[in-house]
Amino acid sequence: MSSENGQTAGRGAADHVDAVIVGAGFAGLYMLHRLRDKLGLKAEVIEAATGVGGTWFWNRYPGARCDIQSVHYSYAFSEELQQEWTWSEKYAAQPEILSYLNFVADRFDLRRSISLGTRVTAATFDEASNSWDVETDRGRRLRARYVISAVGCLSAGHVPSFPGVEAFAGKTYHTGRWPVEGVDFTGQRVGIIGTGSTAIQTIPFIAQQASHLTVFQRSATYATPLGNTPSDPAEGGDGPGEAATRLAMEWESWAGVPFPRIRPSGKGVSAEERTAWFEECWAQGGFALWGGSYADLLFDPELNEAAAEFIRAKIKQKVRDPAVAELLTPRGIPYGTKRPVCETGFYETFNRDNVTLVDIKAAPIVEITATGLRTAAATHELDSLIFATGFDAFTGALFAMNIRGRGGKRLQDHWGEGPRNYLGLSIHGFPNLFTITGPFSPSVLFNMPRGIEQHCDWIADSIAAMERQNLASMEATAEAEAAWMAEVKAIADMTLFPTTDSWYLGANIPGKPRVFMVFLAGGKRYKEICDEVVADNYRGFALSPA
Ligand code: FAD
Ligand code: N01
Repeated sequence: MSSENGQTAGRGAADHVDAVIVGAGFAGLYMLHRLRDKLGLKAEVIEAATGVGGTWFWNRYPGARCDIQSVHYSYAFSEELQQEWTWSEKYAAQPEILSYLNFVADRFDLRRSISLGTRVTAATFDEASNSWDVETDRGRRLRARYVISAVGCLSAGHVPSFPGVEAFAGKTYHTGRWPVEGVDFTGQRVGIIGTGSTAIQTIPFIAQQASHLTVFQRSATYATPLGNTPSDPAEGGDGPGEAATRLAMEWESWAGVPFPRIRPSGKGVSAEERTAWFEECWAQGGFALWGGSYADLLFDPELNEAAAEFIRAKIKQKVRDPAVAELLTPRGIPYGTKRPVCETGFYETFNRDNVTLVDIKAAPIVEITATGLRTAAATHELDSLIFATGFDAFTGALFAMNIRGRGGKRLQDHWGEGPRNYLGLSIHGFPNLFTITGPFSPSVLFNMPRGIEQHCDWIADSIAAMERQNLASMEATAEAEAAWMAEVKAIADMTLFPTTDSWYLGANIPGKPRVFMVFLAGGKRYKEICDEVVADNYRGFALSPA
């Protein structure tokens, strides 16, 4: 129970701040800069990791890199920053992105307001004072008017509960918690579970080091070539004076990554013409086939199947053993309805003598033993086992924070039948809590730094408006939430996305309610809606005077 001066009976005194920001990745760093340096608020970031960088601090597995060109996958809020930083590759690798985020932390003097190695373990709204009590695993307490979640959509790692895992005598790793000091697999028999984006990036590297690599695959993935190269200044985008054009092109594109040559429709186009265009997009690399070929690729099943067939033929060409090629070939799910995956040498890795692909859909994992892994068909002896099994996306890290809103209601209980909110930003019953890239915003289906900046700007502007108007609290109304949920669902249902089991729907986590959690009408439309809400005096929000 809290008292008026912010002390909690029976516990230590709280530090008073205006805003607590949880997380120091792309989102938390920029949010801090906006609130502290532009609004003059007392803001503090709490970060569980021992360094800044979020995703790029934790995901240090060999081969980790972004798959949106670095000129786009970086901040745009500061032209000076843009000019002071040069990317060495078209798609930067994890160490370079981590260096960049550390550079940003120093460049804007952010570190003095960041508590590292500290996890938020509870955040409780105090209705009497319209503020939040935040507790950490270091026994620290903070009292804040605002809590801003910058915990990331993909920061809570998921390790499936295979029987016997604790008996395994070797070492186990989750790719999203890769040891800072790295891992040397030389001479080892290594197993990896998963063939999603992460596994597809790391498998070629682990295969070069391990004496043998066994890949346990449940579902085959459509992967297209990344086409990474050293940065080419001639390609442009981040030179002096280019920022405005680059930004405009990003916002014009559905996913925040410019594909100016995208064709409006593949309907009625001859098979020859389609294939020729797919071929060009394939050669372009990155997301070009998915996001830059035809605008109706993710709506039209027949066109989508043509793209899927195109990729299947490529896999057949790359993998020598026809049985292995067939196993690596996705069937029965539309292309691009799971997060598109880019690869460099993934398929060719299965031509190596020291790599085995194991079908765990046909013969599922039965148990992990002291010396390896047993499937329904065979036993595999292993020295190390890597879980490339993904994340409890969107809600995992939010729930782990133990958020309690009005009436002491836990977010987990409030969202027992699935998450719901307004604009992905605000939750009814949880005033003055803002969620950067929360579920039902464009988040993971938009260039994330760009979406993050838009969210941080919107939140900072809203807090500034609250301070100016001396408002005590701001929260989504139940009606606005219901209407937003209906809108997000209606848009998703027009596409092929909800037809596929994916982490966008929570389908990767046993028992998780099945709700499609991304706003699919694109970042530009989303930003317009956010701006209209403000212009309409915060339509859909309950604003309470102090
Ligand atoms: P994060 O970077 O996830 O940071 C969240 C931080 O919050 C973490 O450091 C975490 O430790 C901290 N945290 C969480 N809970 C707590 C707590 N209770 N207390 C204290 N701290 C807490 N997106 C793209 O658009 N393009 C890409 O190319 C791309 N590549 C990716 C590659 C990988 C391997 C992964 C996993 C994701 C990738 N993403 C990509 C998505 C990526 O997550 C975002 O682009 C972006 O980095 C997210 O930044 P963020 O600050 O929102 O969250
Ligand atoms: O995770 P995933 P990820 N038994 O969920 C398998 C971003 N990212 O870490 O498909 C057996 O995609 C699962 O199998 P299935 C990006 O947004 C970006 O790879 O569920 N297998 C799948 O093969 C991405 O989408 C980059 O049948 C199990 C794999 O594990 C997101 O992060 C790089 C299983 C998980 O794949 C997550 O990617 C890396 C079980 N019980 C990540 N549970 C870039 O390049 C799961 N699997 C930018």
